[in-house]
Amino acid sequence: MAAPLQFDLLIKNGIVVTASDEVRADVAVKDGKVVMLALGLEAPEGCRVIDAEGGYVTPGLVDSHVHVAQSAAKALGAKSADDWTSASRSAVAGGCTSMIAFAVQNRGESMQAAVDAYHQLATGNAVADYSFHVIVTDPSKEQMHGELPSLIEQGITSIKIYSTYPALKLSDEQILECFYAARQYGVTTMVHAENSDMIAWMTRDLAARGMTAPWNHGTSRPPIVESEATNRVLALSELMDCPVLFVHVSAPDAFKVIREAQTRAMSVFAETCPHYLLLTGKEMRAPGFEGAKACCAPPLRENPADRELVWNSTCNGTVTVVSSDHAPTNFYDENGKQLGLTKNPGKSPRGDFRYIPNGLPGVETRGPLMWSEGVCKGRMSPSKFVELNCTNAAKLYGMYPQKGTIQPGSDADFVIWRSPTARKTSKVTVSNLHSACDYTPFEGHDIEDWPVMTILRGEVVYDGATNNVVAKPGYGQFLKRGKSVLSGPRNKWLNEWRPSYLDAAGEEDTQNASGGANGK
Ligand code: DUC
Ligand code: ZN
Repeated sequence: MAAPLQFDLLIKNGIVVTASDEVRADVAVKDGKVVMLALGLEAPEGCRVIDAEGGYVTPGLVDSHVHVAQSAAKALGAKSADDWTSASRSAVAGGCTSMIAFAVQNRGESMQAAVDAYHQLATGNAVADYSFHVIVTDPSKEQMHGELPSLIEQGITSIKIYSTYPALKLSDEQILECFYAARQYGVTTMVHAENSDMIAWMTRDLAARGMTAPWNHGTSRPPIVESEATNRVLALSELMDCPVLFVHVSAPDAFKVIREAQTRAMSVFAETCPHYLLLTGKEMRAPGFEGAKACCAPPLRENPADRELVWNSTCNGTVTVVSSDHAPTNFYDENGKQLGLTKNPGKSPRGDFRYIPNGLPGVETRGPLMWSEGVCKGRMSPSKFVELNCTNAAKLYGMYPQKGTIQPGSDADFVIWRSPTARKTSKVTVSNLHSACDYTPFEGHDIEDWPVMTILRGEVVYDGATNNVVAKPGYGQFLKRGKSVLSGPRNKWLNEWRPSYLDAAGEEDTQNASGGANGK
């Protein structure tokens, strides 16, 4: 006779949502892993049973773009409002069970030193699972071909590069070095694309005219700043035949450039964030210095019609992932947004945007806002929500199918959402959030549903009934990641040049071959 099935957790009466399907099924979990999906499963003795009451069961959300204990403007003296405990508590309260933050290679330091330092900050302190992307500021041969392969063995399989910010930006030639190495080693490359010289010129000119109030942050970075850099970096990636992900895309013309490249079957991916879908530049014009709360880069866009175009790109397949770009600095803090008032050479009563640290908090609100505005308002199906907020990030950053889906063998990470008839509208308010940041840019926004509960590796980590995070710091584990399983290089070269390592590996030149190899 077959042995009775052994589960330690059974989620009953839910609609299980993956990127491809919605199915009525019970989910059985053993030792933190999904073991079975079936209808009418009976709980063995001692098994915990959670009744989803006809609601949706999605995978735990993956937020692949968060800044934790990392200041966007360290040179100014700015400090992150969150450490790993507060950021990850905030994450799970919004349904996010896996977060990928950044380890910044300070100029003159090695990438390994950056990763070691960020491990120290996170180890023992997180309640969500986590990993790091390395922000590369020195793409020397030693770093890209000496250290990068070792970092990949440690499970760090993605890098981020910047085309702006003096402390971070790379020249076009350095970006080519990154793409060369990233293609060779199969590393996912994220790009912050804004034209640094355009920003510098306009910032100087605005300041000389005394135009320093917070909204001039947006004036100094109009959409063409983003679309120009996107177009240029895309050309660099095409030359190197290297897949690329543009982060926090906000400008319609940048989406156009990306869409056109995707139509040519380039491996080009895009990320956007809830603030570009739901807020506009009007937020930076709030009375007094309040507009500082909405300063981020790229900036919120002035034209409300642009928001609809971002929704179109999010729903029509151009956008691959939605992330929060959580980058919190407090508003009432001399090491936060107040730097825009205190470091204010012109003594403008409305402050000076040049000294306002960029960034918005959002790791907790991303999921509930996207579920409310996307699914509940009928802009996208539950499966599309899962694709954008869970699955594609897991695939792109080498965590699939451990994370980002619900199937036998996956980690038992779930968010339970209410059925449509059980939803109750509430409003976002900072006092209900779990981040240490003292404000949210979404204050007062309607939420149609908030997670009933978040489960990570089979344990309830957030209880929506009490709004309590119940996991202890240290429950979160480092995620050793593999490589992207989304489309890779196409082996198409723009001239007879091609990287020499392909010859050395004996790879055939598949130029003009039908159907691009994905290089995996
Ligand atoms: N922009 C960045 O480039 N980094 C963090 C926050 C932000 O708004
Ligand atoms: Zn960011």
